[in-house]
Amino acid sequence: MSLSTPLTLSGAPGSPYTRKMLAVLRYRHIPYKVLWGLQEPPEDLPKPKVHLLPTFYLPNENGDLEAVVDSSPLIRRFEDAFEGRSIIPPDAGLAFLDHILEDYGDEWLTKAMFHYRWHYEADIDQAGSVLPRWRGITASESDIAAAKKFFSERQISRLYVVGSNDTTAPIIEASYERFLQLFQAHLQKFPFLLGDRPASCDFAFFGQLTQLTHFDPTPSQLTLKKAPRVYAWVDLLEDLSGLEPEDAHWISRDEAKETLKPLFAELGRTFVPVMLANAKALKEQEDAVKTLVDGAEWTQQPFPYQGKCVQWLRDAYQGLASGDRAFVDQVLDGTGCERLVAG
Ligand SMILES: N[C@@H](CCC(=O)N[C@@H](CS)C(=O)NCC(=O)O)C(=O)O
Repeated sequence: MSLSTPLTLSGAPGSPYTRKMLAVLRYRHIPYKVLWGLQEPPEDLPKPKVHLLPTFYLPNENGDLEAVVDSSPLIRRFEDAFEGRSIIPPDAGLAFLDHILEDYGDEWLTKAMFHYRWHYEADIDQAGSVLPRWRGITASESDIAAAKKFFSERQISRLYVVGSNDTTAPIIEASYERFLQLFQAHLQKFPFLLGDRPASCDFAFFGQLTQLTHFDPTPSQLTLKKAPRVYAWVDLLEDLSGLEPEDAHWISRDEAKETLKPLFAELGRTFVPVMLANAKALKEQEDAVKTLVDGAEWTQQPFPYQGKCVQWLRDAYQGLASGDRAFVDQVLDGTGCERLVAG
C-alpha cells in the first residue's frame, strides 16, 4: 500500500532505533518529519500500545492514523510502499543473511550499547546530563537535575532487560571488541556488509554504533583506539542520500561466502547461544535464561520479543527455495549459526 509523505515519526537522538530509521529514510529519499523528545504525542496523534522509540504515525487499512513501532517490519513495509534504492537484496539467500545480521545489530549490539551507557560512572554522568535536555532544551537546571536522577536510576535498574550484570559484563565487552576487529576487517574489502550498497543490516549496526562510537565516552574512546575505520563508517552512514546504487553493487555469492564467515562465527559464539537459551526459557516457562557464552556463564531474564525473532528467522529459512537455502548453509556452515535457523 502506498503511503503519503512526509512520514511522521517521534524519536530521540540517543535512541539507536530512531537513528537507524532516519538513516534509512535519508538513503531511500523518503521525506519525513521527526518530532524530537515527545513526552506525550500531540492530541491529533494516536498513542502507541507500547511506548518505543521511534514511533511512526501511519494509516491503517481504513486510512485511520495508527502509532506503529518496530523498525525491522517497518523497513519491509517501506520497501513495498516506496520504489527504488531498496535495502533488501533481491537475491533471497542474501536477503536471509541480511535478516540475521539485522537481528544481530538490533538484538545483540544493543546489549553493548545499553551496557556501556549505564555501567561506568563517566557514561552514566554524561547520558544523565544530556538525554533529558533533548526533551526540553530550555528546561531549568533544577528540572534537569531532577530528570537526570530519575532517568539514570530508571535506566540502571533496567540493565537486566538486556542482560547486563556483573556476570555478563566481561562477555559483552569482549564481544564488542571482537566485533570491532571483525567489522573493521570487513570494511577493508567492502564499504557495506553486503557489498557496495547498504542493506537493512548496515542500518541496524549503524543505529547502535551511533551511540557506541559518537556519544558514550567509554565505548567511543575504545572504538577510536581499536577501530577508527568503524568510527568513520558511522559518519558516512548517517546520510547516504548521495549514493547512487546499482543492481551490480550487491555482493556476489562467492564473495559473501569468503568474507562473511568470520562475522557469522562471532554471531555463533555469542548471539546464537543467548537467543536459543532465551527461546528455550520462554518455551519451558523458566524464570531465567542460563547458558554458556565462550565458556562463561550468561544469565538474564527471558525476553519474549527475542523469542519471536528466532521464530521469524526460522520461518524465513523454511520459506527459502532449496538453492537459496543451500547457499545460506554454505555461508553458515561451521559458524555456530546453523543451530539458530534450522531448529
Ligand atoms: N524492536 C524495536 C526496539 C525499539 C526500542 O527498544 N526502542 C527503545 C529506545 S532506543 C525504547 O523506546 N525503549 C523504551 C524506553 O526506553 O522506555 C525496534 O526495532 O524499533
